[in-house]
Amino acid sequence: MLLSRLMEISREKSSQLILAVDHPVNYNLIRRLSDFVVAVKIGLPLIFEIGLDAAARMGTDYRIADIKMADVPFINSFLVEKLLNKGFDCVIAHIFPFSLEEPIKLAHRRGADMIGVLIMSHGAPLLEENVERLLSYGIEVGIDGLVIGATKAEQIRRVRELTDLPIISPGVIKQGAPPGEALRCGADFEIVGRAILSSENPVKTAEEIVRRERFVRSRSSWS
Ligand code: BMP
Repeated sequence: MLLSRLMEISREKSSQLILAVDHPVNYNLIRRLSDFVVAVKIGLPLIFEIGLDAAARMGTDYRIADIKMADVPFINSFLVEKLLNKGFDCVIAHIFPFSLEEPIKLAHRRGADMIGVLIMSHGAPLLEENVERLLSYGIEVGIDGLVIGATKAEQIRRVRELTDLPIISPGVIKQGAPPGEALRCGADFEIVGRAILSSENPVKTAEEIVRRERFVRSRSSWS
């Protein structure tokens, strides 16, 4: 809870890098990347392509199911239960009032985390216009972390002033944010998918990203 296991893994590996896997990839590669990667975020495209059981097996130390859940409470609870039963440690949901009371309680009873989408990397005006409202609902129901696009540096800084909740930030490299920038602004983790998995040497790329993140972090006021 409050991503405490993920934080522990992060300290052990001295890494704040989460790998986004949205398409089929060789599991040996994911294992080789796990020296640098603290969690694997499994996306819906992968689940659709290879099925939930196989997708769940793509994770390593800490498995995040990124289904951006946004249904009525009893369906949300069903989905969370199903995902936890398959071995996921965390589920990503939209923080829409009043859909998360039951599923978050369920996740916490099982020792799992729930992360809420607050600000998207591509610019989602409806979310950005309601940041305070979404955040206060998330805090009220016990959300464990927030997604804020790495491309939204100012917003990360702003939310960091409002809450200590862990922030995970996608949108690095392929969507324009340089590695380490979100961490410098107060995020706790950066999510990278294509820039690693479609590179010529994914392990070397992941290592370079982690090295860059450590360097930026060591010079930031949030370290
Ligand atoms: P990539 O590093 O290949 O751009 O992948 C980014 C990942 O982060 C994708 O899995 C995407 O679903 C996710 N993501 C995002 O890009 N922006 C958001 O605002 C929220 C996300 O979950």
